[in-house]
Amino acid sequence: MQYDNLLVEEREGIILLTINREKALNALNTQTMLELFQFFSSDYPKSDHIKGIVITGAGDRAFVAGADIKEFLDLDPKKGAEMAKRGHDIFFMIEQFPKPVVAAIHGFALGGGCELAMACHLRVATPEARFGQPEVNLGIVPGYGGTQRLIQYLGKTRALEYLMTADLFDAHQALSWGLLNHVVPRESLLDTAFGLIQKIASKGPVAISKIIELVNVYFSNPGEGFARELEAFGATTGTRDFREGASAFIEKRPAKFTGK
Ligand code: CO8
Repeated sequence: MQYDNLLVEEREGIILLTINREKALNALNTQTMLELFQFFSSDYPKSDHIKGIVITGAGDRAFVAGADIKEFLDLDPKKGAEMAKRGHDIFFMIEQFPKPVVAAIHGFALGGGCELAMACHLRVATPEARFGQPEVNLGIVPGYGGTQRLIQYLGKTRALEYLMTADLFDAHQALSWGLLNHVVPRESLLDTAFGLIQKIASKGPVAISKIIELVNVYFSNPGEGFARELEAFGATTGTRDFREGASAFIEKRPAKFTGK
């Protein structure tokens, strides 16, 4: 599929998805959100040979500087709520995607950009990356899940401060607070993101998809987590991957998983 605002490249079974609106600091306009929806709902990223997805921003200045503010003046309560709902749906698709999705962040990750990064499973960033939810500067609240996910990573105390002051924070703060997995130089950014996915791809794919599901359940349905883990554990013992993983350990050889 051809996209106007996304670049889609495949390298060794990993998709590099680039938000490609460099002149607007990769702001998420309606068309880009539609294309993200089309991409994540298509069969291609779910194909057996795809190991995972790295999301990044074009150019050197931004991962994504937010939703496109130039589209905001037409908003009213009905349109605003509908637009935010579409964003929620897309970011839930990313959060629940059954293969690893890694955000590779350089420059600004603000508003909807910070929210996109938080919806990914893992995040790596350059030391120069800057994060924030500056929506209150515009007199609005975050609308793509930021009020909920920022608490998950920063805790209530810090989340309230950064949501209410609109202050930005840097990559080292984000690392120490648990928002980032790694901070690496610009030249290593994509390699680090790809390396994480390659490492995960050597594990049992069914188990990986269940891990993603179970960790998300902790936040979406906290009372159900332990019960869902029991179910998932039982289910994974019924897979061919489990037979292969256990046999490979006993036979002292690398496992060859098939995702079945
Ligand atoms: N939307 C549209 N255009 C943008 C955006 C944006 N979010 N951010 C930057 N741009 C554009 C600028 O307008 C400018 O374009 P032009 O050259 O045509 O004037 C170009 O990108 C470069 O930006 P600047 O000249 O401003 O660059 P600076 O280095 O001076 O500043 C900043 C960089 C600090 C990142 C600054 O651009 C900025 O503050 N951007 C806005 C950040 C922001 O407020 N983000 C949050 C937006 S709201 C949001 O994300 C809500 C999500 C939920 C939506 C729910 C449904 C509606």
